[in-house]
Parts: sequence; C-alpha cells; structure tokens
Amino acid sequence: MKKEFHSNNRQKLYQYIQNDSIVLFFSGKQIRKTNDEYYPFYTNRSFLYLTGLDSQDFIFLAKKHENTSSVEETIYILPSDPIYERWNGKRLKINEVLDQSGILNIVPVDRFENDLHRMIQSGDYKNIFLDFDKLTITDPDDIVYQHSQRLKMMYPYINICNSHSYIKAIRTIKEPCEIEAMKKAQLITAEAVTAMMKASKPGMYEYQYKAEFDYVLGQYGPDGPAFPPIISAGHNNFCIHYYSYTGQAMDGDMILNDVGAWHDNLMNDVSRGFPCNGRFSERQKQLYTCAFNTSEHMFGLIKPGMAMSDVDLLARKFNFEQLKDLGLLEHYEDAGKLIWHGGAHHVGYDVHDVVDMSHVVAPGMVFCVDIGIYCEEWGIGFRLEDNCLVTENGCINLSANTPRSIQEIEDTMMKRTK
Ligand SMILES: [Mn+2]
Repeated sequence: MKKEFHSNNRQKLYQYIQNDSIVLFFSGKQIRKTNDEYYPFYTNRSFLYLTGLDSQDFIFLAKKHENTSSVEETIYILPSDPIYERWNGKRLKINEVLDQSGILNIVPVDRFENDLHRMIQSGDYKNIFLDFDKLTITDPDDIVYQHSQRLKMMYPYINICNSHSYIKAIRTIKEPCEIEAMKKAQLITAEAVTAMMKASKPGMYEYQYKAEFDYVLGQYGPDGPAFPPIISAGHNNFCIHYYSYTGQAMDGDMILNDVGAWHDNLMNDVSRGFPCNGRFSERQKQLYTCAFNTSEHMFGLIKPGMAMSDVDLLARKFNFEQLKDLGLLEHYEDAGKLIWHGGAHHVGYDVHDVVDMSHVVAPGMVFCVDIGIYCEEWGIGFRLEDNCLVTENGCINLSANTPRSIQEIEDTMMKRTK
C-alpha cells in the first residue's frame, strides 16, 4: 500500500477526535513461547492500517489542537541494533519508515515515556485516546490496558477515551486500493481451491489437500495463508473450526474448505464444499442446491441501507424454506438442526475484521455471505462462503471466480491433475 492510503486513514480518524487530545496506537509486543523462543509476531491491525508499518514495539502518537490538517504526528521506532539484527533480521530504517507511513517525525522509542510526560504536564491536553478492544471481560490486559492503568495513576486529571468505535467505522469501509488487493488475494485463493479440486480423489488425506493449497499460495510469496485453513473430509466437516488435517476422504465424502489468501495485508475468506470423487450424489446435490440458491438470493438482495443483522437472518429464512421443501425441516424454530451458523462477518485487514453490527450495510463494506448446511443424518456437511462487496446500488461477489455452482465444480474436477 502507498503511504497516502495510510495517511488518508489517519486523516479520517482525526475527524472523530476532539481538540486538545493525544492519540496513541501501539504495534504490539511479541509473545514469548519457551525460553528465548517467540511466537511469530502479528502487528496490531489498526496500527498497521494507520501507519503501514509492520514491526513490533513501535508507537504512533498524534496531537490534535485545532483542525485535522494541523495534527502533529510522531512515530516512535526501535533504533537500529547491529547485534540484534544479526540474529533476528533487519529493523525498519528511518527512510523506510518515512516511505511507508508518510510520518515525518521519527523518534527512537526509548524517548516515548519522557515525551508523553512532558506533553501531559504541559496542561495543553485534556484527553488521551487509546484503542481499547476486549472481546470478553476475561480477555487478558493487552499493552493498551497496561498503559491506561499507568496513565490513570500518574495523571488522574486527564480523560482516557476509547478510539475503537472510530477505527471500526473507518476500517469497515474499504478504499479502492483495498478492494484491488482483495481481488488479487481472491485470484490466489481461487487457484488454490481449484488445485485441491483437481487433485481430489477418494483415499486422499486432508493433509494432502492442504499441501495442494499451500503449494499454490507459496508460489505467490512468503506470506502463506491469511489464517489457518480449514480443510476437512466427511464427518470431520461437522467440526466447524477443524484444524487436524488427519482424516481421509472416502468415496462419497464431501470435502470442505474454509480458506483464504492475503495480498498487501488484505485478506479474503472463502468456503467451498465438493465431493471428493468429483460427482455430487443426489443428496449432496439437493443440499448444495439449497445453499447455492440461498447465496444467489442474498447476492440479489444485499444493498446499502439494509440492516447488517438482516444478512444472516434473511439467509437463514430462505435456506430454511428450501430445506423444508426437501422435508428435512418442519418449523423455523428447528432451523438450527441443520443451519449451525451465520457468517456475515467483515473481512479486511483481518479475516474476522472489526465491525459494528448496529451499522447498516454501506458501499465499500466487504463481508462474508456464508451458507452452511450440516445434515448429520445424511452424513453431509459443508458451507458455501463468498465475499460480498457492497456497491452504490447493490453488491458483487468478489469470490465468484472460485468454482461455485455444481456444474462449475464438476467441470473443474473433470480436469484432474493426479
Ligand atoms: Mn471462513
């Protein structure tokens, strides 16, 4: 992404921020595994969205006094350290930080505490905005909570405010450059899913499907999948978040993929179900047609102004009616027997991106239309999940290029590679 994208994101944020405020975002810390081994570092997504900087231990600070155009920005970075870098790889240099973020004031991170102290002591600021984001009350305190506790103790007279709802509102609406990146990610995902379909045959293990997927992604760069892929066969499809990859596809089983690639930090999330032998059985056809028709119905319906919560609700109702016609369900209250989940989650800088479900559907949003059917009685479970881009008048399916209809899937699987 160009630095203008990130600087534009910051300008959008400042419009929400009151005057006489300090804004802080942390890139995060690496989490230790055992001894001196660490888990792979994952930069805080809002920090990355605002700065374009993919690095641990960076801090972004903005000071707003009057209008948004006069906000003063500083990025605190880890200084170069030849010995550390010999072991762990290069740190971002000052010119790279400038090129990627567009932030002019670049300062070593060990100056942060003193700088912040002077700013607060000056009496020029009433508020500090931090990005507080806990999913549940039992979530451990992250770096933001740790900082806020210290700030409250040291400066009890300053207001601590939450910028999370603002960043959610901004990230939810995608810019054209984000859509372009997502389209590139879709091409990679489509190729990888197609490769699994073409290699598929009874007797194949789930890890072998995964190897096909990983091989295609590996041809496009070092990033790998956007999230751990879900690849399962037969009865394992009844575990919604299955990551074992140990099962074997037997003749007549369906394969389930719930996978995604990323490009320029923008992700996608696509699910497909297909028969491992390349031919849908009658029952598989019946259930798949319900999911496919529901998905098509939703892509014909979604448009700006619709309540976000209606996406799953209307899909569920439509899907129920068809399953009722098949004689598998009688009352809507029992839909949960076969329809185990919705899936209208946003996708972007994360696979389950930030979202405010109280907002209505708006142009530039990208979220999943995820139709799952799990019929244990018939031994058939799968989901059909696509990425819906909302336009001015309706929506488009960004993942339509991944084989989707029964015909497309069977035609693809006829072209076996193995
Ligand atoms: Mn998914």
